Amino acid sequence: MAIQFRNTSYVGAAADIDSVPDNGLPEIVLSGKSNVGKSSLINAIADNKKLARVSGEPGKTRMVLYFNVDNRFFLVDLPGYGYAKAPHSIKDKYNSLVDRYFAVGRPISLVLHLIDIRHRPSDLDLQMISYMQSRQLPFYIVFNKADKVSSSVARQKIEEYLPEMNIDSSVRVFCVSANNKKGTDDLRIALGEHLESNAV
Ligand SMILES: Nc1nc2c(ncn2[C@@H]2O[C@H](COP(=O)(O)OP(=O)(O)O)[C@@H](O)[C@H]2O)c(=O)[nH]1
Ligand SMILES: [Mg+2]
Repeated sequence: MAIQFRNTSYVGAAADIDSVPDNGLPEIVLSGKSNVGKSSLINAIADNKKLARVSGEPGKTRMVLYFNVDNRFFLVDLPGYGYAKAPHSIKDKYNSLVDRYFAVGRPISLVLHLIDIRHRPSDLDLQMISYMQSRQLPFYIVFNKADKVSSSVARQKIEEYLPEMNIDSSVRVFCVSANNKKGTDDLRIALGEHLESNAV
């Protein structure tokens, strides 16, 4: 049955990788720098504002958060990179949390890598993309905050950024606004199709 994205619940937060839930559901992971809109997009995809509240709670922004969608998959909210204000010891702790998340063999079905449409991809974005390609992790590029620019500017920016990103032409690219939900229906449909075609 098609995924309705109507029954999303918060499962929990893991401060270390050994305490993340393990029930075999595929995971769709949000990645990207802090403030790019990962939590807001989870909220928009799941159509549930309470989730965003959870994602924004102090302390939780540095943990791996799990949301169960229709008992079909987990949406995973990773801590964003680029926490300029955090002391080094804390930065290292959640950088290693993110690294370990990708390294320990979680059932990652897809990564949604978010980039703010207004800013060209950073070195960290390019590193993440090349990491996903080298690991053959399926990923989509999701340009967010499309409400901040006109649709013609959005098209121009995407045409300008894509060649710099060295991604395979088969990688799907979306342009969305987590704020006004433009483009999020297309993304939801793509996620549903991805999960169905990759079901085990
Ligand atoms: N204008 C606009 N603001 C957004 C959008 N998505 C997120 N934001 C804002 O960007 C800030 C950071 O969003 P958040 O979801 O917490 O980012 P995260 O750190 O990646 O989880 C918040 O103030 C959001 O309201 C968007 O599509 N458009
Ligand atoms: Mg967040």
